[in-house]
Amino acid sequence: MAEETKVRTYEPPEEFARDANVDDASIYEEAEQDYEGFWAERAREMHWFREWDRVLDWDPPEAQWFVGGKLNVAYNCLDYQVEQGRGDKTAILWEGDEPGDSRTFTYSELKSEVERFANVLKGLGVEKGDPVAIYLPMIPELPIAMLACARIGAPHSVVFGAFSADSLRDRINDCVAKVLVTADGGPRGGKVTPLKANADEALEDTPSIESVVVAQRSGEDVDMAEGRDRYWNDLMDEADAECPAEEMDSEDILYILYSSGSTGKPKGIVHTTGGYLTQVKATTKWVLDVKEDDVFWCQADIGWVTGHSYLVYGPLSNGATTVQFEGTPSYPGPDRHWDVIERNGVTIYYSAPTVIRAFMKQGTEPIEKHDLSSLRLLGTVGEPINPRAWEWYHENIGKGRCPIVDTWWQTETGGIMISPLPGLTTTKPGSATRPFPGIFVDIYDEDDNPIEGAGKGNLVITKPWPGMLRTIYKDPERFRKTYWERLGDKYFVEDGAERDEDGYYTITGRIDDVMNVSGHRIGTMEVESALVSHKAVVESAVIGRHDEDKGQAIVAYVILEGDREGSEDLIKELKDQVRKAIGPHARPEEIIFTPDLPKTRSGKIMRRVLRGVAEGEDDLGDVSTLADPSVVDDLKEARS
Ligand code: 7RM
Repeated sequence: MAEETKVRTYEPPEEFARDANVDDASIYEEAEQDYEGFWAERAREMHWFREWDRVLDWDPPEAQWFVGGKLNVAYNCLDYQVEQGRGDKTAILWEGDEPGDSRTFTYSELKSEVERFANVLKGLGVEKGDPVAIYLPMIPELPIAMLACARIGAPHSVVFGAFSADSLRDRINDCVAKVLVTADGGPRGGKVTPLKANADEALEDTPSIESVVVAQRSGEDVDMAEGRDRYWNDLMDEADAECPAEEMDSEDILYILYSSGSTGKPKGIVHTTGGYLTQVKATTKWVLDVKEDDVFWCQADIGWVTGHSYLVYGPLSNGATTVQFEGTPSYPGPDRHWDVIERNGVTIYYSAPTVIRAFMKQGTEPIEKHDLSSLRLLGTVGEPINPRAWEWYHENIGKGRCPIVDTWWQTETGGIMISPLPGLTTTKPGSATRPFPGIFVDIYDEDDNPIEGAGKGNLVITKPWPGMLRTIYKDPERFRKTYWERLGDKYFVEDGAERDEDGYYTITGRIDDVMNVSGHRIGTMEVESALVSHKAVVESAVIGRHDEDKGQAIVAYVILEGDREGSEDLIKELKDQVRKAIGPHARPEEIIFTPDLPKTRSGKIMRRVLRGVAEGEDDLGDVSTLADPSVVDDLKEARS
């Protein structure tokens, strides 16, 4: 991003620093000297049925944290909070798609809903260790179902509500779930996603599913299969009120979450119990600075890891009030987020660069209608934030008063890894600054040697951390190959990064075949396989083109069968094909028909060339290694 070269820096405001949850910079050094001791101290802030015997067993790439310790995540998020006097405090503050539509749950109320639903799951035959698939819109039943799974030790697999029937089917079959929890339909931005109808399509080919629980949200008619499908409310009415929390091993699976990688098949990222909660709880407290009176709003969908960690588990394990918003930033008007903040007195707003850039485009009028003075801290996650968007966010939303935490992490890392501590760190727009205490990262060159001092290269995590993924579900070999083959005992991130003379990190983006569209991870291969499943397509190559608003936009190059000609209708068909196979967020922005693709002699597609053409660059660099350099002219012509 060629923007400002000279960046100004921002000190933590004095008033903020005075009350911040961490105000002593010596913790960085302490954690560096004894990181196991540091994380053990964080873990001690949680509730354990039995303390661990050892903090860490590290047999690369296998890590076990808090070995022998017993705890329950739902107990930590509910019972433990009630025990500390938060029974009547609001746990979840839900705001619906229509302004003013709201539901709230105190910690006691949430606990009883969760206990009841845990009994529903047990009644459907779910036992400790049985994965449960959850395909719900952003309604309170979603965190309730997740916490109920955690309570009985059933790993949940949440599938983002915008994923298609095909994606849902593949995810259910990969984890062999017996129960699916879904809803009739999910309202969002004034439209309804037909979740049950999608699920019915998926269920035609999911032999493991025995029962389907259907929450009623949109109220539309749905097909209910006799003996298999039951309504949420009917089951809750019949269920017992009390369900004790299982004593889980620290290394028992808490959840599986599918994430895009460089092949067509998403990876089932596995997170376990003790280490994950330790990191998520500590980072919520230290980075997002959540305190007793805060109203914390993480605007991510729970279908992504950010929602798992910072809408559900992080805030609830800290006894905070967490906002769950069902709608979109632009419905019914462009000021909806500011309206949610004003009406609910939101104090901490954790958002994404793509959302911030969309606001920037609308100018300041939608903001001026609202009082945003309740805000005291802003955050961003999901993709690199360009300095101009950072500055805009700081000035127009934070009114120059609120620190910004730019938090870098991944589905695989479970929790925040690189980020400012808002009361301590001097920030630089565009930089995620320093690794969290107890986290160790470095930059390596192309030959896998660490770079000294300032420089640019591949981001590497050099020591195990508590929230790290433990494996890829049922595919330990892919886990080893993807993340550990290259460096042995160090985690290869697949992100590029730059370190400046102050040791600050700026993440520059993915180096693998994964695109980042509005903060959503989508594999180029996933889109390519969707396209080639159309009978007219013989081959396709997909790239992410730089996009002002979305970070990246999907461009697909397509070779058609025989002498078939491309047409507007076919473009639409192909775009729909991808939407159907993956979901609307993966629909290509542009389809380019081409007679050939730029390949090296060994047959590898040179994506750099495709990106250059899609971005309208004249100089495409060295193309002499192409098997047939004349392809470049064909491509340029195809696009014009
Ligand atoms: C939390 C999440 C992970 C990828 C990651 C990066 C990119 C995330 C930042 C960022 C620059 C950030 N999980 N990314 N946060 N890039 N600055 N603050 O997004 O698994 O869906 O995506 O997102 O490329 O590897 S994710």
